[in-house]
Amino acid sequence: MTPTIFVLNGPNLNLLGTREPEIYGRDTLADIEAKVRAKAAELGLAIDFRQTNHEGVLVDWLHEARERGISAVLLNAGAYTHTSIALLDAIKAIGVPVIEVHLSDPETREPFRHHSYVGLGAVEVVKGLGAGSYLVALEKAAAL
Ligand code: CA2
Repeated sequence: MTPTIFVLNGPNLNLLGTREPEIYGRDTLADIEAKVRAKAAELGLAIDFRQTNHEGVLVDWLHEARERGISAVLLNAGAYTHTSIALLDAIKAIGVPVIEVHLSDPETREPFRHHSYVGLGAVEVVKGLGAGSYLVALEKAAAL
């Protein structure tokens, strides 16, 4: 059976491509999804690509990853990365490897972005490569 990877995107990422291209690049989330799907086809992986602005929905999707036997999760939790103990608890609860993904490198930005709750549970972090972060993270998921 083809392994399935969840690619979960958090708040405001639906607006990508509309501002701050110097930080986030010019790709829209649809552009990133297309690149991820092309790379996944090369790697023989199936992709379930989603975005929500709601913290609890991300928690529910992490639980779903466990229930469905998903192979790995790429998670760009947006600003919830820096605030959400609920996401950390979910990551630790599900027993599915989660790779933290960021377009920018939060550690080189404002101090409030330097701490990551998601990172305390993730198996890896890939950041600072724009859309390329998702592709490198996908390669890492394939290698798991
Ligand atoms: O660099 C990343 O991928 C972030 O997860 C993006 C989040 C930010 O809060 C994190 O610290 C780092 C912000 C997403 C905002 O997305 C937009 C970007 C440009 C235009 C509209 C939305």
